[in-house]
Amino acid sequence: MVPRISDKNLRPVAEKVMAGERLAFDDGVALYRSPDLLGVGYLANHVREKLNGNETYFNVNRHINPTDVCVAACKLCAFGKQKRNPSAYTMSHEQVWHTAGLGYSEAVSEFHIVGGLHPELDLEWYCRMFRGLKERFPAVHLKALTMVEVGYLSRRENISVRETLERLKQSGVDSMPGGGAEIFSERVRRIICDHKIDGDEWIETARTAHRIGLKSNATMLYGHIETEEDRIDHLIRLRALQDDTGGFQTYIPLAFHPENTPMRHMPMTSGFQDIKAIAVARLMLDNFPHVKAYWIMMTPKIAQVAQRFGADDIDGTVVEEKIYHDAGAQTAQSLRRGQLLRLIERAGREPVERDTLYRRVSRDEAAFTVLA
Ligand code: V47
Repeated sequence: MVPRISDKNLRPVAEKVMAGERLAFDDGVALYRSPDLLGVGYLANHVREKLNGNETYFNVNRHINPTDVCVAACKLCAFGKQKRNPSAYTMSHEQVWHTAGLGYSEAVSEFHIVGGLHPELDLEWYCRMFRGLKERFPAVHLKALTMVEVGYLSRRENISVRETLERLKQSGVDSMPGGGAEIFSERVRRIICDHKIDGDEWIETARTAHRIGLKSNATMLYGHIETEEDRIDHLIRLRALQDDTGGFQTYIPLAFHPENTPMRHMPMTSGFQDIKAIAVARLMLDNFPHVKAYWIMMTPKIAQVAQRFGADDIDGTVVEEKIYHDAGAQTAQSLRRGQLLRLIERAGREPVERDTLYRRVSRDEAAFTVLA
């Protein structure tokens, strides 16, 4: 008998979790359906503390979105714009390099670089941008381009995904973010993002990235028209790939923000759903080392509470966020390092500053050192 589980439907799931057994599809659906948030959270916290003790990771990063021009026109997105839209933008390389340097006094250890699918920017344009960033900021890790952008570039260039990834890696890309996964269900994908690569292509692109030595993250977009079954199917597909490659570092659930999107009539997710998404992921993704709470999307307060419901990471200083703010996010655009530290400490966790590969960093005021 496992204590603190009031929902009797969860008791068999709880027994499995406490015995360290892998959860099945039906277990995941039961966790999502259960109103017993404290029970689910208790189990997720148990797994989180077994894996990561009392530590909460954070990093000092900067987001850069070189262009919002996008051919995809996804219903879920308020960021992408057609090229002829007068408010669309595309940075020059010089603007990207200049933007990268803004706020550098906090000694950013990661640039998170993603953008739209621009019909006129070729692979070499991206490679030159990355080479220029590496020349100017050699110590900064480049976490860049989603599987979707890589898929688009490989089609545009008429070369394989592997060759595309290899050229990006040679130009300085160190790892890849988890965006663009949305939800793998074909039924839902056809409605919310029908011009993107499909779920299998996302998985196969990630597999190739991992095989050539690029670590990546994974995300899931929830809180739109997907079902609980769709969410668990998505998590199980990620778990299967992770069994194969071990290339995922962290999983980040992303709550759908409807404002300014074609699905603006939909309600925002609740705090209950956001915490549940963290906790269920921690329980299903038994082979993922980390689960990250993205405060931009879930607010700093919920991201803090999430540290007791399965998350062991908070992203990040961010500095300048566009994708969620175009979709109506009311959160700030950045947090200072000190604010993140306080947020974590007040959740009773021990803050650990990390680089993108989860190595500890130590720092003085203006610089950081990666510890072995
Ligand atoms: O790819 C787009 C999603 C992603 C909306 O890997 C939307 O460390 C909600 O991937 N409402 C970008 N979501 C964010 C992302 C991310 C964030 C933080 C860390 C990491 C990481 C990755 O946001 C997009 C898409 O999946 N998105 N529009 C929207 N209206």
